[in-house]
Amino acid sequence: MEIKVVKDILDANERIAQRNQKLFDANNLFAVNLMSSPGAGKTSLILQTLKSLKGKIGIGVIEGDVSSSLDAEAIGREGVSVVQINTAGGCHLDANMLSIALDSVPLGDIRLLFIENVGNLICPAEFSLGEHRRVLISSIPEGDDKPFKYPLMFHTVDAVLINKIDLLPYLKFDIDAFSQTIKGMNQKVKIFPVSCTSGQGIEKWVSWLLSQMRNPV
Ligand SMILES: Nc1nc2c(ncn2[C@@H]2O[C@H](COP(=O)(O)OP(=O)(O)OP(=O)(O)O)[C@@H](O)[C@H]2O)c(=O)[nH]1
Ligand SMILES: [Mg+2]
Repeated sequence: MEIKVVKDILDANERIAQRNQKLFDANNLFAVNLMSSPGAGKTSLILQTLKSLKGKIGIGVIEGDVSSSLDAEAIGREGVSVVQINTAGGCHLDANMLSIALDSVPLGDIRLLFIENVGNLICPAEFSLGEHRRVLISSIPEGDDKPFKYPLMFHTVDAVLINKIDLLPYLKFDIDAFSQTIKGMNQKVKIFPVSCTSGQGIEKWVSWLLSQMRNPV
């Protein structure tokens, strides 16, 4: 019985996610669900990506956090359209929260929408939002064992960014072994080592992102 309840919730979420995706497609908008553990660098990655793409393509951001609007304020200072969702304790965004937030997004002005999910490696993997691509940021200080501990997340993403590579001289993290483990779990995944502090590797990530969009510019 309990299992059925969970299944009903996920089915209902999937129906709303499909509706969100139809809305994105009708507006020629490409949506990216950015996920990671707390502090891995989701907001920093959006800010770095904005440096490359602002002025070339309409970008919008939806920020998901349990509480506060700090990330939305940081994005808003870049002059980009941003909406904050506070989940009030919820550990992930769901399709219905996103659907409500989309009412406040100027869809016609945006070609690329970043959805920063709540920092968590477990629940966000289970709830589709209607996004076109799912992107995970893993960071060097978290350690290279995370694919073994949170397999669903690594199975379900299109790309993994390995962030904070500027810290490699100070912390033990085997990038080759980490990459091989992920590829073994998810053959289609793209992997991008980056530093959102120095900007290293960001160009390759941005090129891949644009390559995934239809008529990006
Ligand atoms: N050394 C280093 N620090 C980084 C890098 N990227 C982000 N940080 C720092 O990591 C901390 C967290 O970065 P955020 O971008 O806020 O991470 P987040 O995933 O958005 O965090 P939450 O929204 O709280 O889950 C900040 O102090 C950043 O300055 C990086 O490439 N190298
Ligand atoms: Mg953030």
